[in-house]
Amino acid sequence: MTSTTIDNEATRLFAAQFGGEPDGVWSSPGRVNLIGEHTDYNDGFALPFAIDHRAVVAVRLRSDDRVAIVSTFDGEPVEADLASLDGSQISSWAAYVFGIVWALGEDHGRDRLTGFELALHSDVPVGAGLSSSASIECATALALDELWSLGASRASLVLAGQRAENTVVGAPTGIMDQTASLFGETDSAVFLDCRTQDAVPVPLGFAEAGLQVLVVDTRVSHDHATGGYASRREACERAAAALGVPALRDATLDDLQSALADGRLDDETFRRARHVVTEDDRVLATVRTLRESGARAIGELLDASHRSMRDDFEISVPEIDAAVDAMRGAGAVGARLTGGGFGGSAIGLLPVERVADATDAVRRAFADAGYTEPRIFTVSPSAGARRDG
Ligand code: GAF
Repeated sequence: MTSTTIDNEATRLFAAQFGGEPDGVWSSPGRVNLIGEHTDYNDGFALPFAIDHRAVVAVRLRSDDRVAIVSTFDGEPVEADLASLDGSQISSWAAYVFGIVWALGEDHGRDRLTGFELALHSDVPVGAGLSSSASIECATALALDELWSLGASRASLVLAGQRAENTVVGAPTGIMDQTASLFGETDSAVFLDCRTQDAVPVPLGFAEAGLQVLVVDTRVSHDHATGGYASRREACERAAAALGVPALRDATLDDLQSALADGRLDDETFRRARHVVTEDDRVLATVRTLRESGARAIGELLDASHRSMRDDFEISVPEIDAAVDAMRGAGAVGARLTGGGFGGSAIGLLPVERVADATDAVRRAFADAGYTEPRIFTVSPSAGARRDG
């Protein structure tokens, strides 16, 4: 779907729901994380890229304090007064928009905010681990920053998105998804240092190398507001405390091994921490390899990342492992789980001429195992958040 079509859908919904034209249209993409999983909240490194699937918002300011929002995936409009958006947890998609309103109010003062109408359309698959929620937060944040004349930096909008997610959605996530969505560039990944928030574009050169990224959305649903994600984060924080470092970014493999040997870390916490420490190294190695040798040379790093998530961090599921194995068997340069895990998507970096075979191989593997039919599609590294009209 082209971005123009998406614009039209958001704008059409806007006209049907609210009448007339919006003040503007803004969009922000979902992301694939190439490598660097569960490193962001450990002050580490990640290498995501924005994808060619976007959330689009058509927005118009009102002269009162009423907020009215509607989306093409949930016909029912949701309304609230600005004063009621106090950071309480909300359980529908409205949390992404209302969470941003609350976070921007905290940052810039509630007297800077006025009511608005917003219509949303998105073609970022929901629940696929491709940051559909961050894309809504970032499109909304960019729109409101401009309409309310806040003059916020993109880096501060990343943090507003993270706080919306942590407080109003209730998911204890890091800054990777919002950074990819706001800082993505065409044909590049974002090399993110999560401690300094430095976000540097790294050219990927997939097209020149004859490669494509295949996404397998397993349709196994996951939820970062409950369960596994939070427990992994707690394990990492426990490990950092046991080692006496501010975050696992500051630990080495040797540190972990001595802490295991003298009982400061139990075996499970050691393996959780080992994933993070080795994953940080793999991100740095991937950036170096991309720069020095090109995309075909990063396959083993992607595979090693997957093994580490599967065996040490234990966030994969059988469907993801099946997708990874099938893509590798069909000639992928490398393949791995992408995103927070416990479901969602796997990616394969494939020679263009292997994409059709890999797609068939994944479909066959899922059918043979009796798994739900996956959604399989290619993605391209694309531009970040922008005003579209
Ligand atoms: C989810 C979170 F939102 C990110 O912050 C990150 O932790 C990721 O899982 C795992 O790398 O997408």
